[in-house]
Amino acid sequence: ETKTDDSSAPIHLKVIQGSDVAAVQEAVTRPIQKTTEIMHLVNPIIDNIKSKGDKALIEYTEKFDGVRLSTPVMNAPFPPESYQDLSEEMMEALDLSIENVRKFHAAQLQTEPLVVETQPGVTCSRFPRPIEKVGLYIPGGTAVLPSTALMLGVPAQVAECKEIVFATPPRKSDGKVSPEVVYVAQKVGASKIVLAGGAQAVAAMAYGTESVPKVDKILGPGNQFVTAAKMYVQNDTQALCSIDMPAGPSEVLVVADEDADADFVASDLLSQAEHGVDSQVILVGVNLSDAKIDEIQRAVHEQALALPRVEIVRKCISHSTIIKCDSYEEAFDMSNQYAPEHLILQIQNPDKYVGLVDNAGSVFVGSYTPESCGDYSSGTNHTLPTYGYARQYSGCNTSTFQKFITSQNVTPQGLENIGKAVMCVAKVEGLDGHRNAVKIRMSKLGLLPEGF
Ligand code: HSO
Ligand code: ZN
Repeated sequence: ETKTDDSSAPIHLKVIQGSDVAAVQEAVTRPIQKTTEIMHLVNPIIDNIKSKGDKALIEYTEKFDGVRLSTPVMNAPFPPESYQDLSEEMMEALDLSIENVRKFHAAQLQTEPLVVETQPGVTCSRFPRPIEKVGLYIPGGTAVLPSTALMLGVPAQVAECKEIVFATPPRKSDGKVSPEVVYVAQKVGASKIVLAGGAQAVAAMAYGTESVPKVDKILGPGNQFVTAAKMYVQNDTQALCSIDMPAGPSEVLVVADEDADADFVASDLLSQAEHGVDSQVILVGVNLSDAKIDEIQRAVHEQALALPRVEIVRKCISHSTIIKCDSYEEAFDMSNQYAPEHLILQIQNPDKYVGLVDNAGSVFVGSYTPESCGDYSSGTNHTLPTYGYARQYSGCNTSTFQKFITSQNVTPQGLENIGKAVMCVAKVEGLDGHRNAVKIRMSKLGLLPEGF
């Protein structure tokens, strides 16, 4: 249903000059993450799951999600009645999205080992293996997110993980998982869906309970409790569990010039703003005229009023900014500094500028490429680094579900080529045992160099 917004205040972005260093600084500063602050709330939840398992999991789901479950897990094969009421159209939409994500992620799969002979007789190789068990967190909250289920589940399946476990909070209305998520779970071969959310779901997958298998890696976005729990378990050697990356609110930076269509620009800003009140939305304008800026502001206002989530959008846009720049170079410098999760280019010859991008999660090139395509159906992954972590993290991809094992084979000839170097460095490190392991072999081969 369309909600009418009763407030008459315009839904406009703040406009600042790119040369105003202090204002730009303020506009690009992310909200402080309260991960450490909420640890004291998360710690007892984790402890309880560790000591009481399913019983604690069921109690937390009752407390936080308002649903009393008899068992916290749905096992595959999932009953057809849990998803068969989906419309044909919805199944086709999910199938197309899954297919495209599968195509793009299958192409990333490295199957052949990498083999390099670094010296005659010294062969180094590297081969991938799937991470055996993965836990995929699908947030509940204000929206159902089957797209997140497929963005995590498809690459896990492509990488051939042996066990894929989903976790998602049950719906308050009927205590069930949304049919779209169950449909995706069965399409990607998930073995279980844990009906729980928050820190309790993360802890259950990290340590295991009577009915939840302990996994090796936990992935997926979530609120601050989920993020805090993920950070906790990745630091706990008892859990022996890694995570994808720290997550913050979703964000977009749009670079637009005078050629950009104001309606398109506004629609991209709003599709990000509707994610949540803390979403980060930035428009960097290259030589934008005042008339163009007005046109964009008007389009933002008008389109926003027609959105069901206008309340969220209004709050988000109230802390969003248009930064005016004088050149494309300045705009891309700014974008690289900010390192946005999503970067949208609505500029002339956008392809030409992709080379200037150093830090971003995913780039959307040209005016007919809205972020929504990447969020759902084009094939790229939508689990991307936020909070400026695009500086050092990649978005979720096939290798996220693999680890790489190296191997080497050294022949007598190889030992002759590198043995002296090994002994030399071992000597300076004072590790005679290391030196001896080479020396003993070179001696038997009659290859021991002078002085060793
Ligand atoms: N833009 C979000 C992903 C998403 N959008 C899910 C719609 N559904 C974070 O990248
Ligand atoms: Zn989105």
